[in-house]
Amino acid sequence: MKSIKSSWAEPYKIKMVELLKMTTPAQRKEALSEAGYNTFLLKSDDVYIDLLTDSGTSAMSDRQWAGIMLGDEAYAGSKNYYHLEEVVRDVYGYKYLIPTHQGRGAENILSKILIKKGDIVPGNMYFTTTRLHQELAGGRFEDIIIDEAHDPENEFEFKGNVDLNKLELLVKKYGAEKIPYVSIATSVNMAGGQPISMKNLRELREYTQKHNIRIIHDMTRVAENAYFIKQKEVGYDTKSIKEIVKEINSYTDGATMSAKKDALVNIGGFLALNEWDIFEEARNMVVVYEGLHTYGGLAGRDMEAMAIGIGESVCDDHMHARVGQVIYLGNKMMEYDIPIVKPIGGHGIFVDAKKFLPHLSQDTYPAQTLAAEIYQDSGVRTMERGIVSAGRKANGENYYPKLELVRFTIPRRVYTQAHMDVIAESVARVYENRKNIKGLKMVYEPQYLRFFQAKFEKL
Ligand code: P70
Repeated sequence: MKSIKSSWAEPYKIKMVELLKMTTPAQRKEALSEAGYNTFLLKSDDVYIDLLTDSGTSAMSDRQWAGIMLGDEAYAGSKNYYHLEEVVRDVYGYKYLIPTHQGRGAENILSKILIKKGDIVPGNMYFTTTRLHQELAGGRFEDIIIDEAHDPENEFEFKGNVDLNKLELLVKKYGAEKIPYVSIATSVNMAGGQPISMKNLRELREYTQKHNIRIIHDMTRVAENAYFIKQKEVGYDTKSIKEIVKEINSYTDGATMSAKKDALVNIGGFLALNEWDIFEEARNMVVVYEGLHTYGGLAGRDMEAMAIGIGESVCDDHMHARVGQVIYLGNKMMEYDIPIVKPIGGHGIFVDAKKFLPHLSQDTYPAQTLAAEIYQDSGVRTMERGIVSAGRKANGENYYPKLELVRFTIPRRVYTQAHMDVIAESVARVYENRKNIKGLKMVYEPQYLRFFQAKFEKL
């Protein structure tokens, strides 16, 4: 008899469905060419399974939808703001809250306040919007993530960790006073959703405290990071996700949050701070860029849905099913020998386009090409995370990132296991045909965050 395994299942049932549109290969060919082979420029109506991002694409619960009806749409002092403030204190442990329309709104305000021209901002791998705001404020980002993070094959469990030696070199070279803060992301997005360990964070905290340097936390996917700590780090298996999240945050001085991910809402974000002085400055600045400090560009109902979503995001059963589904897809792809970033991260599967299409040079955009081919095969939409995303340095030269990846990002509570099967089968079909795939050339390049709007033609 076959041995009995113990499967996870979704801790919810489905109350409403959204119908998907199927397209033909000919329709997809036309849609791709119109979109300049950039999946960001496809109409979502032409997409079957949308794995472009896990940002703002998750399904809200019936409780969150009920919360929407409790929106208090007052210009000032909405009761939903006070509810959100209470939840941010209780669940995340930060004292002061400034809502923003989404994550980059918080990054803008924080960078403007803390970074001076010529400053150095070390971080555990860049994120596109985060680094851009640091640069626009006059700073320069320096990558201090461990080398393992740049190697898709390396199976180290905490590839989000900081290399303290790299940080020390920067402190010695530039002096601690040139470093306004260390920029730490949990579940490092560009590395493949790789977690940072609690031990590494604790050591980083000790080091930075000695040099009087702040730690600012990009907590966009903190609960997913906490899940990996619970699974893999000694001493954490009996702790709850909620306890682990709070401990992570306790080693940092403030946070930017895109609530469109972990926090299970379609729009929203915030800046959270522990220092009154910085909070006071941010509270003043938010009225210039976002809106009054008790709504920051959000409707009352959005803040209510966020407050409820944050509570749901730190439930152990939710996170077990969330990451379980991502791991299911990754294992399925590995059964077809598809080269993916290992270990499997929290929010999606990252396919190694350099390995998948070894005959394409990085200048012909292997990941951009592969994302287009997968859409052509099945209508599954993914995202390039390689040379196009990396963009150009201040001197105009292209960055050539080691990682040239296609991201299959899984929205939370949206797709089923059968969808995961269809996705893996499509990638396997493209893999079988990989030798016939030719690269792309860029024919239009916008100045900022080019990956969003660039256009390509087939070579
Ligand atoms: C994604 C989204 C957003 C994000 C993030 C981290 C770790 C900050 C933000 C910004 C959306 C996205 C953004 C830029 C390029 C591609 C996609 N990530 N920090 O899909 O938050 O979008 O709310 O301003 O992942 O990964 P926001």
